[in-house]
Amino acid sequence: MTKPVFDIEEIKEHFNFEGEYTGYYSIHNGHINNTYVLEFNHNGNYRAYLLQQINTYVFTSPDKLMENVVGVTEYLHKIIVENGGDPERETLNVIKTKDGAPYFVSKDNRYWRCYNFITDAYTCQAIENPVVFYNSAVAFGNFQRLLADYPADSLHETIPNFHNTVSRYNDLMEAVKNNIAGRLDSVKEEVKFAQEREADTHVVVDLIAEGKLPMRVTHNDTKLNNVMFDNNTDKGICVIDLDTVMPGSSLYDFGDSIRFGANHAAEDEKDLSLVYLDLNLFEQYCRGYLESAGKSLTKTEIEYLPFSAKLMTFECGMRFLGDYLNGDTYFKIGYPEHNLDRCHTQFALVADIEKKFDEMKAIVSRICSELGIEK
Ligand code: GN1
Ligand code: MG
Repeated sequence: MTKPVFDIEEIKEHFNFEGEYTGYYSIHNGHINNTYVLEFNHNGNYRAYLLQQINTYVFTSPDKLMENVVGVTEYLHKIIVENGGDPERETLNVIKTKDGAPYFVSKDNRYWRCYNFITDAYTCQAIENPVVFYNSAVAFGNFQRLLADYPADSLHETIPNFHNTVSRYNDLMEAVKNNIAGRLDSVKEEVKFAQEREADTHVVVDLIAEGKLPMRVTHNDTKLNNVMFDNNTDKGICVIDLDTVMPGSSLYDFGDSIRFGANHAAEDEKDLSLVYLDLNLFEQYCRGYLESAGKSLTKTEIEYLPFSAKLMTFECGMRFLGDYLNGDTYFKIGYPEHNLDRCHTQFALVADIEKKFDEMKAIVSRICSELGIEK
């Protein structure tokens, strides 16, 4: 086992953990924060906590970030209790420090927070059973519904313009201009691919500016691996990774789920022939999402669901490409070309979505008719 970046004695000084510490393991799901499971023996029973090091390069205001997370999780906790659910399993809960703070700063200046660890549940990186994808859609749809009345203006914008695709495009062009890592010559085609689709980046931004799309409380990072599924039922029990919960469009959440989950290839797959939009998975997700949240969506939101899948995929590809040009300062990488490989899968998926666009529209339309949702 490699040496952990945390000092367990220092961590234990700050939290009231139950039991004797027995060890830890790392979770390698995300590209941003570092996540560990701390294991304890509490009177012979297994007890675990989720420890996370907040990435303060990405989240520059940990206070505001944690104010959002505490606000949202306490709100969810209350509603889940009212609905007769299990608040220890159906939402993350921030474990406060002994001083009552939502995080602490260690001597080596790292920011640490702690959550309940949800047992008897799993996350997945790719879909093997389509029903699980349907279940993830229900989970994200419910999440949106549960937060429908959350006071959106109390939320801080943890990362400004997070899904503003026009500013994401401008950021990419800035990276192209600066060519900090000297990699521009090797990505001319990728840059051209992005430039050819510049017009797409304005569509949702314009609709929002014209008041044609409502602002909701959205998750903004609805990757399949941000849902936990029950080991026994495979139902999506808990939506996790709440760092980017902010006011946004439902299209961001729908589109990002399709981007990540409706294709069978990993985000960094090198064999691009494996990257394509699986229309059956797309249909499963649409069904789960529209069943759980469809009645509260406007006609314009429904109309743009297929487009959002393309847009969020395009945005993510631009971000990976931009980070590659900037010298890999944002996303964690495992090897030098990692961000470029990720960009390639995203752009390949964009191209495939473009080919299947009419079929995607027909699927949304058919499900709406079946569910009696106006479109
Ligand atoms: C990051 O942390 P993680 O891996 O859930 C990123 C998302 C991207 C995603 C791509 C705060 O999410 O926006 O869509 O990688 N999160 C942040 O996999 O930038
Ligand atoms: Mg995240």
